[in-house]
Amino acid sequence: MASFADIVEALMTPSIPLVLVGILVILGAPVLLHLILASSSTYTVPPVVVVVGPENAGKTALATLLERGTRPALTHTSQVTHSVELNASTDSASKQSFRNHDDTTGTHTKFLLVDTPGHAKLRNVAMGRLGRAEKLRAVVFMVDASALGEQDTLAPTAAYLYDVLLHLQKKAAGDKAKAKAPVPLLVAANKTDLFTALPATMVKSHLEAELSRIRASKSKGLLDSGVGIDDVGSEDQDSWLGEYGSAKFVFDQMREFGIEVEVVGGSVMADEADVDKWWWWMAQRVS
Ligand SMILES: Nc1nc2c(ncn2[C@@H]2O[C@H](COP(=O)(O)OP(=O)(O)OP(=O)(O)O)[C@@H](O)[C@H]2O)c(=O)[nH]1
Ligand SMILES: [Mg+2]
Repeated sequence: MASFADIVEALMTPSIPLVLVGILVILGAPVLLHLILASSSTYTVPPVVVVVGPENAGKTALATLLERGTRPALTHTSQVTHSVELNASTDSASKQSFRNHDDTTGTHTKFLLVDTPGHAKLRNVAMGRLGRAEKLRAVVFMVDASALGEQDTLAPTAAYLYDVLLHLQKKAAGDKAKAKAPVPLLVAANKTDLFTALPATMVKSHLEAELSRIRASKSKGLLDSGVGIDDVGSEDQDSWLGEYGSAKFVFDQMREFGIEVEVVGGSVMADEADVDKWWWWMAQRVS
């Protein structure tokens, strides 16, 4: 029987096996810790919904409304992205309402809603966030439906939407190879409480007309140079939004890439916030 003193002495005496065990413990501990943390559910990345759109559309108002579950916060121009953690459900009693904070029925999925700055000078921040989101499940493109009747608002709004749709279209092509699902887009036509607000159908047709114009002007230089549409390289084809060579752009053309686009009206600031249709659209895509 080895006495306590013998064991201590053996441990204190340098020997090859002892050094090996020591190295194993020192190198193995961090690896073990990583494996434990990575497998625990708190460490997994939640699905992400990114809210983009021009400045003053109501993105931050929406994010704060959903986060609080009651009323939106007073906002000011955003300069950075801001994430809120939300819980959506497709089988609970209040699944179709964003006022679900006290709902204990059904199963809820945690997801991140990312609010981005809309200012033209900060677009790269928003687009960067879009490109980085690991588990991007949906994009909400928010517009001010009360201002879209004016060309001054429509033109820059559509130009931004063009960039976002083209990004999703290119991403869908890349994701197909990795067997990842394409990311759908919701055009949230906000501020329908205001009397100048266009109905969703008009928001849709106005945007489609303006997107057609943008696409035509982008391809004009190319077609004017005398190359027929069939001679155009595949690189140009890749940066053509929607159905290649079509005269008019409609959102349905995005289906060719598996991307569904919907235009739905609502209001964050109405006396009784009208955002449940947007909420339900998101809930179905993150669950
Ligand atoms: N009438 C009305 N006003 C709204 C609605 N939603 C937002 N607003 C107002 O619109 C203004 C802009 O809202 P924000 O949420 O700051 O807009 P944003 O899209 O975050 O703007 P940026 O951060 O600059 O990109 C605020 O004064 C809101 O109170 C709405 O549904 N109806
Ligand atoms: Mg904002």
